[in-house]
Formats: sequence, C-alpha cells, structure tokens
Amino acid sequence: MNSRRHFLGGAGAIAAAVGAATVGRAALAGLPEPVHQDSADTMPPLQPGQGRPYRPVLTLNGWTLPWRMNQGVKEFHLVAEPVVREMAPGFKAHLWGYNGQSPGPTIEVVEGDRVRIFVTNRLPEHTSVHWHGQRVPNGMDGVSGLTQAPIQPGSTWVYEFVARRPGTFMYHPHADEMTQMAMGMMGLWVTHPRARHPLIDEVDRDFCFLLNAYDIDPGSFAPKTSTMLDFNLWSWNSRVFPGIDSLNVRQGDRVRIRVGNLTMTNHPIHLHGHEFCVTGTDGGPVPKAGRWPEVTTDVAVGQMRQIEFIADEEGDWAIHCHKSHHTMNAMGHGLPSLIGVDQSALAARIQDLIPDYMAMGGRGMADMGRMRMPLPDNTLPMMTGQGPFGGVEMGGMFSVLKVRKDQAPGDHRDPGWFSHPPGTQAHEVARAPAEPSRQDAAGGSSMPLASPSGHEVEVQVRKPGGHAHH
Ligand SMILES: [Cu+2]
Repeated sequence: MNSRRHFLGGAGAIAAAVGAATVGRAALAGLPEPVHQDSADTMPPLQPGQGRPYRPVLTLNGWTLPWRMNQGVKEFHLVAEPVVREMAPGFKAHLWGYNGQSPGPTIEVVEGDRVRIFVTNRLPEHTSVHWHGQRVPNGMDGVSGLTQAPIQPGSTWVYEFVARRPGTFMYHPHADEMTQMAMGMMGLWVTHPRARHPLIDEVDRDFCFLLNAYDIDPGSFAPKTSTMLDFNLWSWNSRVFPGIDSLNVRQGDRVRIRVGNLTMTNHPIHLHGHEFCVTGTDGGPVPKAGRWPEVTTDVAVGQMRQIEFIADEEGDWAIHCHKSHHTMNAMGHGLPSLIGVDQSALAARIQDLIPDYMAMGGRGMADMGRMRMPLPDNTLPMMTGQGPFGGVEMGGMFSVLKVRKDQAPGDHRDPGWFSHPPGTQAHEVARAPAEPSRQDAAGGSSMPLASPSGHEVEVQVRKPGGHAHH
C-alpha cells in the first residue's frame, strides 16, 4: 500500500514514470480517506501536526485540506463533485467543487515536500487538475489532452511532485475549463518556505481567498456556463457580501492577504485606512527594490497578488473590489437608469400584471436596498449588508478588515462593530452653513465657446450594461 507500484497496474506503471496516472482498483482501498466539508464558515487555520512546522493560512469562508504522511510523502485526496454552496445566508447555489465545497480546500505544504494528490472524479464529465504556477514535471501539469488523458467520471488518478518553490498558487481543471471554472472548480495552494527567506517575512495574520464569478439568474440555482463577461455574482471564495467573513486582526499585526483571480476580468482590490506593498505574485516573492506602496492593486485574470501591511489603524476598514458593479449582487445588473423618475405609481400598476416587476430607485440604487419588493425564491436582494449605521449598500466582492487593540494574538473571531472614540466620527452639523460663494457660472474669458448654439444640452447618464430607455 505504501509503495508507488501498488497504486498502478500494468500499463499504468509506465505512465507513472512520466506523469499523472490512473489508480488501480486494489490500491483504492489504501487511499487517504477523502475529507468532506459541510460548512461555508471560515475554518480556523489548520496547524501542521506533522512534517516541517509553519504558520498556516486562514482561508476566508474556506478550509485547509488535511493530509497524511506516508513514508515521508504528504498525501491528499481531492474529490471533484457537484456541491451545494451557500453563497450567503439564504442563498444556495448548485456548483461543482471539491470535497463538499466550492472553491475546494486550500492545500498547504512546505518547500521541498514530496506531495501526492489523489483526485477522484465524481462529476458527470471528465476533468483534470492543473497546478497553476508551480514547477512540476511536465506530465504532472494536468492539461487534459496535452500532458495526460482526462480523468473519466468514477475514476481516481494520482499526481506526485516536489513542491519546489515557496509561494501562493492555485489549482483548477484544465479540461472543459469554461464550464468547470464557471461552475466553481478551483482552489488555493500555499507552499511555505522551508526556512527563513530573505523576501518572505513572517506575518501575524495570513489570509487567502480566490476571486470568482457566477451568472445565476435570480430565482434559479445553477450558474449559466456559457457566460463570457456579463456575470452577475462577483464573489470571494464563492461567497458574496454580506456572506463574506471579516478579516479580524490585532492592532500592530503584520498582515498578509493572498488574492488569486480565476474570473474572466480584472479586479482592483482596494483597502481602506492603510497602505500595503505587493510582496509576491504567483511568480514568486517580489524583490524588495521592486515594491512600492499602494492602496489598490489590480489582480488580472489568472494572477495572484500577495499584499502586506502593518494594521496600525484601529477601526472597521472596508476592503473591496473597486469596480462598483462588482459590489452589487444579482438584482443590480442590467437595469435601465431611472434616476429622476418617480415610478411608485407606475411600478404598482405593472406589478398587477407582472408580480415580480421591480423598478430601479428613482433617486439611485440605494432605494433598492429599502424597497420591500417581492423577490423570487433563492435570490439575494442586491445590497443587503447592514452595518451599525444602516445599509452598507454593498454586495458581492466586499468585506471588512477589523483592527482592534484588544484582539488576542491568533484570535480570528469577529470582535463586532468598532466603537469610535468621541470626536473621531463624521456627523451632521447642527446648523446649515451660509450659502457658499460660487465662481461665476458663465465661465472665464480664457475659454469662451467657439460658436454659442443658443440652447443647452442635457444628457442622461446610463448605467453600463443597462438598456436604452428613452
Ligand atoms: Cu471586481
């Protein structure tokens, strides 16, 4: 059971010398028990019980896959299968993933570890696993048709290689990719350095999540898999705000956040209240001379960005994608702009004919959060996050970095909302100020109109992706 040849029979043994291979029936009994996760909660970091020590990562609304040591080899068992993922409380999606959840569990190893990963396919179609960013023998690269035959439904294959390079990586299928990634098949891989590394600092908190996106019609359960760009659910680890847990740290902590992008567009990830440096990518640690301060870093498609900062400002700091339509949930997409139009009477009359009809707020989208409109079952209102001062008016790719003086070292629990010291919070002024003095509205003489047309032009701003309604 413990030797490699037991996993392979006949012709498989030849393939094993160069790449991933089918696991023989006799060996299946000796596979590591697949571990299944039922919960979409953030699981505490998995402390390494065996092997070289390291400080484990915390996967936001995710978990780390346990392994077993087998004669010096770390053995993991991934099961590719249909899953039901709670994307936020009250909203479940029928996705594909690994070991009960989408994304799959984070795999954590140490530089130099020999790793053996069994992959059992319980999907209705073939799959494969590609170890994005890693140095592997070519036959372990997981590109179906190029470096291996696809893993057929019902069969188990094995990948084996040495984790050669420390860093943050991803795994995902390289077989019917468009379908399988649109269905949620992906996961994170972290290789910790084997010793102190000149470019990899030790940190107090180490978070990671994947950016992913789905196109799920309101009221339905399964993503549309042929969508190319117009996704309507922008998620972190297949969760949308307010279903994304906060990142809870102690004031003064050195914090690392690893973000991988497996959507079909870029995401400028923006952190409030602090400056950070990009200290690494999936290509490795960034040399110190190549780092500069940022408050937003763009994570392009197929990239990983690892940011680091000292969390020295107490408070509840937003962290979110800066594309504003990526912080809206499904109901926020594809609506015509009706700002300035009072639709209350009209909407009521249309609802007599179409019960689910809803109108975009006449003053802006914020009205939507307050509307008591009927929603189809299994649909999130588009902006449902409630903060201590009302609706946060965000959904999708949004969370909160909570920095607290009294958060104990290593304690990842949510400390609740920040209580602002007196005199440190914006507030309404008691009396209206005097009318501000304005510049002459006619404009200066330096740039007069070339040929005054005599009439004013007014334009209406339309939400991108909305339909023209004039
Ligand atoms: Cu985005």
